[in-house]
Amino acid sequence: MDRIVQLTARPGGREVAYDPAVAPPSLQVRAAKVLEGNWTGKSTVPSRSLYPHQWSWDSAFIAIGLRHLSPLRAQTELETLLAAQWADGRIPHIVFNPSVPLDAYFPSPDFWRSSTAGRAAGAPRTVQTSGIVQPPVHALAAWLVHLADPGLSRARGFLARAYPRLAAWHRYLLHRRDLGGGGLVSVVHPWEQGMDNSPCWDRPLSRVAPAPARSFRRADLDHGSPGDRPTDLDYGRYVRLAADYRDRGYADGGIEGVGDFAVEDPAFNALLITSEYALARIAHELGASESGPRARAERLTATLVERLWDPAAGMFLCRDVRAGELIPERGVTGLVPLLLPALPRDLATTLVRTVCGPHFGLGGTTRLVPSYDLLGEAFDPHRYWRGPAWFNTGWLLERGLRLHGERGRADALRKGILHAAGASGFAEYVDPYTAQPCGATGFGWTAALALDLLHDRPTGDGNRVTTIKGGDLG
Ligand code: 9WN
Repeated sequence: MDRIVQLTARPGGREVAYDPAVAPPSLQVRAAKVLEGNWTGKSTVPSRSLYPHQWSWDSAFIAIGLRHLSPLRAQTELETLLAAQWADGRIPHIVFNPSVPLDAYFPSPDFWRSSTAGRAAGAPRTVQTSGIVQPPVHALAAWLVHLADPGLSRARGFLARAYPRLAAWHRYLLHRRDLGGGGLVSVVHPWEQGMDNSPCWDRPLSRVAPAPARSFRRADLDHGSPGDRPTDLDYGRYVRLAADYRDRGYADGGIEGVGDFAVEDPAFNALLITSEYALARIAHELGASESGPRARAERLTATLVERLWDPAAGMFLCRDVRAGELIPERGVTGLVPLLLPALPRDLATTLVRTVCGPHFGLGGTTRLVPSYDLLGEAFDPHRYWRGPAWFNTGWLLERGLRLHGERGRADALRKGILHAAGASGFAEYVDPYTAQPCGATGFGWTAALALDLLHDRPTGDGNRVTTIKGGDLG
């Protein structure tokens, strides 16, 4: 065994061992180096240049990869995020690093003003955060991190400390964010859903009066190419929605209390369901009852199908809560429920057909899953969430395919992701046809999820798959 990266200088660090029969050294080493370079001592930045703070769902995905290098660091990553939880249960989408200059990222802490504007909602006093949320991948991440080293996890009381916070987080979403009144969680800002400028939001966003361009200064264009990023008009609307929510004290008072944007999103809710299953496992491990989260996961799955499944599209769509209708756009978000074990069999079969059909092209015109309909009018292969392939959604769909017995397709997607991750310098996102890198490189979750994909894969039948050979990745 060759030693390729040393993380052992830090407590709990684990050497990355290289077995040439298992993976090409360069990919594993390079992924580990990205994570090492983005580590701040308490958490991992998504990108040193574009995103120099801690992001919520990024940290969850990063912890899932980091656990293979250092279970202690992976636990710390999640603990740092959970320490910034608000008293009402929300986990903020950004935890700001006070040593980073204010103009390095917009919107900065002086825009969100969490400790003052968020006081009534219970924002922490000692750390500055944003006031919106991101998809709840955290309980899944906590469970997977625990499994990487159960002995260390038990010795540190990792799950025992995380469990009440994760349960409070889910309660916040289920009780304060059911804005449609039908049992699903709504997002109140495109940044909450995480696929910021998806064409799925164009219709609800068109109701939002943009903040004037002169009222803010974007920092993202200092680092990213304008053609890869959202437009100024999008930004004006993001700023308006966030400022209005802040000015209402980040209060969630039902549909009348929110702004113009309220959307029930398939991926957000599917990730909550996945995390409810994980919470059930965590509860069992801690000797508590697992029946609550398990029952919620099953009930939410049925509600998701009832409210968001569109038989004509052969996939899930987003629901515009204000307009009371489904949004007729096919985004990758509508494929993510393939992750759900209790999805009716015919729906899983239809979703697989849709992923591999002309709208997403997997295994035909593409080796990766585009973020938006290849045939959609708004499709753009380079602009952020309007077409490029992202690695977190690819990772989620790889799991979903495997769970539903599509092993050949999952293996091919796994190879496609690993190849594109390495060839693109761990890009933030890539052209779905050519894998040309877009956005930042050295991106945290791309490196972390590539590392995870190099390891064993769970399958639907309880077995594990371990077959990545170096030569298979070309
Ligand atoms: C706003 C950090 C985040 C990701 C999001 C991605 C992008 C931020 C931005 O970067 O959003 O939250 O400034 O564009 O869309 O999914 O969590 O990597």
